[in-house]
Amino acid sequence: MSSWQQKRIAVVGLGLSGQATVRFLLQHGIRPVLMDTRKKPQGVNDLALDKTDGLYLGELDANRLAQMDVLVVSPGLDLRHPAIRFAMAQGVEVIGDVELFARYNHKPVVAITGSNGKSTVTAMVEAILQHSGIKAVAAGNIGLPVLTAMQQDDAELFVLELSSFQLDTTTSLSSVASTILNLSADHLDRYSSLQAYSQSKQRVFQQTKLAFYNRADAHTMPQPQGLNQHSLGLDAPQSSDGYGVVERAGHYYLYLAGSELMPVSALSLVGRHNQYNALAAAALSLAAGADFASMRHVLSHFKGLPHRCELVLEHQGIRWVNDSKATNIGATLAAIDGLRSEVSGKLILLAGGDGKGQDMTELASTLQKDVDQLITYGQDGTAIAVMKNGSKQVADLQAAVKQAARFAKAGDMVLLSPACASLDMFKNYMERGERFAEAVREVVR
Ligand code: UMA
Ligand code: ADP
Repeated sequence: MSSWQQKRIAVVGLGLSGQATVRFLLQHGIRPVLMDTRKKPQGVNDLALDKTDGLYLGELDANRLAQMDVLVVSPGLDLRHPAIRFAMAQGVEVIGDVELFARYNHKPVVAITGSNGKSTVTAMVEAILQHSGIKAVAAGNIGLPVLTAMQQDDAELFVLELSSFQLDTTTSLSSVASTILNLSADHLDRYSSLQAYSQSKQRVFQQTKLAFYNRADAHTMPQPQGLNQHSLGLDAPQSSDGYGVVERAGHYYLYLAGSELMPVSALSLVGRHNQYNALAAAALSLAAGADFASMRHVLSHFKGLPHRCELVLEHQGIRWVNDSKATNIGATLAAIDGLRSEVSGKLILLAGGDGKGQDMTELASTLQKDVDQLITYGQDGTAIAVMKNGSKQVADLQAAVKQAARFAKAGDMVLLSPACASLDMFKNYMERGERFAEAVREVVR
């Protein structure tokens, strides 16, 4: 870090990752300038502000940014912001907290990206490695800032969930294994095209020892030539040392590097998307040194994360399921595909929110085929409602829950899987999921 002590460094964005960056720099004797476009970012006053070179809140000042040598920009800030673009054009280096981590971390990393399934796979890999006796720590987009994770001296390996925003500002990350799980339209309010979003995801493969991609999704195939790579899929493995699912006498088994791992029926999570997640987690864990027994144990006991196809409660034969983390169309399609076969009665879907520029018509055929009743709410609820006859549009999530309670009968499932971000009405997807659960408890009382 000594070369950085002579440089003018600004931390731009003071959320969780920005605050972790500030603490990291201060520990290394660097006095950063702090900036955030918000007037009152939470938690900023807990930082040692007297040890910094100043705090600037509100609209970013392009000239101030251009005077810096390096900007450490938060993932929540759009790099197309005019002030950031101006600074870049003046030759200022722009990186993110993951790049800073990559430059100073010496421990092995497993890197996971994709449009959907990242947190689930990251948590599975962490659990499998820990069960195998390796002190693995999950960090990144999953919640723990990477620079906070790096402070854990006893960590032996980091399992990083990486969003496209984090990858956009990362160039030096090395990994023992990495993957793009899948790619579907998301964040198109921040990228000019699906192609641009896909290129951002490809950065996860930059310096990896072993790349895993999804053979059913061409966008996930590594673009750098000559990588050591394997494909994953829910069909038969492509080679004698491949990864996939093998059928024997009507039973299906996960195969890993040519060896049988476990029957698909023994997996604890339901849905085809979770079979893929389990395969990906096992493949990455194997590359990082895990044993088969630990994989079997964890994948047959893994509880699933909150807000992902989570059963809130069952009352009078009606199941209420919270999939608030489905913030894009691909996630909602996977949830419906995974859960439909579990429902003997009607599937009642609650969807809507901030559509982030997605083309909602991609939901049309599934809404018509697999959803019995659609209830929409929020900013882009109308764009979803128009695709299904008999759909109901209501003002907010509470009203949607009340409406669902009027429709639902024993054997039905009410699924909140919004296909949209929550930010038009809630702080984040967690708050949306919690409000849903509260509203459900209220209506069944
Ligand atoms: N913001 C401003 N002005 C600023 C800086 C941020 O208005 O100057 C806003 C952003 O637009 C955003 C919010 O503040 O709405 C938070 O942004 P941030 O960059 O400060 O976020 P952090 O609190 O540092 O959290 C980030 C990740 N957030 C984002 O990428 C938006 C967290 O992922 C991650 O867990 C955390 O770092 C630790 O690594 C969350 C997320 O929503 C879960 N990720 C997106 C997703 O999964 O779809 C990509
Ligand atoms: P991410 O961290 O990428 O947002 P999560 O593991 O939190 O992914 O899952 C979010 C939602 O995405 C789930 O609730 C489910 O609806 C959907 N999902 C999970 N895994 C997959 C997958 N492999 N393919 C498609 N959709 C998935």
